[in-house]
Amino acid sequence: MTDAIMKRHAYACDLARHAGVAALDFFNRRDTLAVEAKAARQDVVSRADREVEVLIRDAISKAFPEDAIIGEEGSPTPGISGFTWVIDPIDGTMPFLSGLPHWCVAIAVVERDRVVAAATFAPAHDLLYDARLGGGFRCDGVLQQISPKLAITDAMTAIGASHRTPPTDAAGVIERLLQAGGAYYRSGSGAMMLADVAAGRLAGYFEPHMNAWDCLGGFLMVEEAGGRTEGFVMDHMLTRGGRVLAAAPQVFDALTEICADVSSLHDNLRS
Ligand code: LIP
Repeated sequence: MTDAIMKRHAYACDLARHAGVAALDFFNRRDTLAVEAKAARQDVVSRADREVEVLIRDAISKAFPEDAIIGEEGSPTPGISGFTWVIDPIDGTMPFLSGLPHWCVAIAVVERDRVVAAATFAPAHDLLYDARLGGGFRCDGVLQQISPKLAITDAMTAIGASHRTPPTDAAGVIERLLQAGGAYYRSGSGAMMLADVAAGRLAGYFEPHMNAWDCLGGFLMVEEAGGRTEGFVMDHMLTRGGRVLAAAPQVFDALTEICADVSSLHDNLRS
């Protein structure tokens, strides 16, 4: 483990908490926020998303001026260090604006083609999930591993969906999951649901298509917690997003079979 990765991991944890304070302030006065629909009525953004992302970007640029930054709301910032910060200032925008607690600040650090650090802070729960490549997964500062005995019938499996893929994709997976004796769950924050797979609270997570800022940190967390994730090509994920499947070790094969006929090529992405 290099010193450069350890420094970025520690900074990401502190920054996620710091940005979370600002996000929580917006959450507590969310009725004052003007909400804009982006590509669909369920794909929304407010001043809170934009201002928290600026806060995060400014902090990273001061601390690591040679690193690249990719965020949900702003334009990419190029870098020359080989490290890229991938950020979602408020993941779970719909729950956030609806007054539900299931939302988070999601920060991932990529070194060339691998995720090396992740910090996801849920301000309404005052809960930090974090992971470092080779350093394990922590939930509230406690190193945790997923039980190797957890089966798909022992917990809920989260299924995400968005306007970007046909409703039949998620509906078919939910039907087959129920037929397999599983149960489905969705909170609206993919980053937080992936962190809860790592924390052993969910058996697995599937979404036909997610953006990099919603899922990259969660991939590292699940793997560092002893879970399994579906492979992806980093450049494709950073530029176009991709299919997400992550699960407890004894759940992965069953969930992969349940989701087998959902395209992983995103040939049916809708704008
Ligand atoms: C959300 C994702 C979630 C997806 C939602 C939405 P946002 O991100 O975390 O996985 O199902 O449609 O895209 O838009 O709240 O940052």
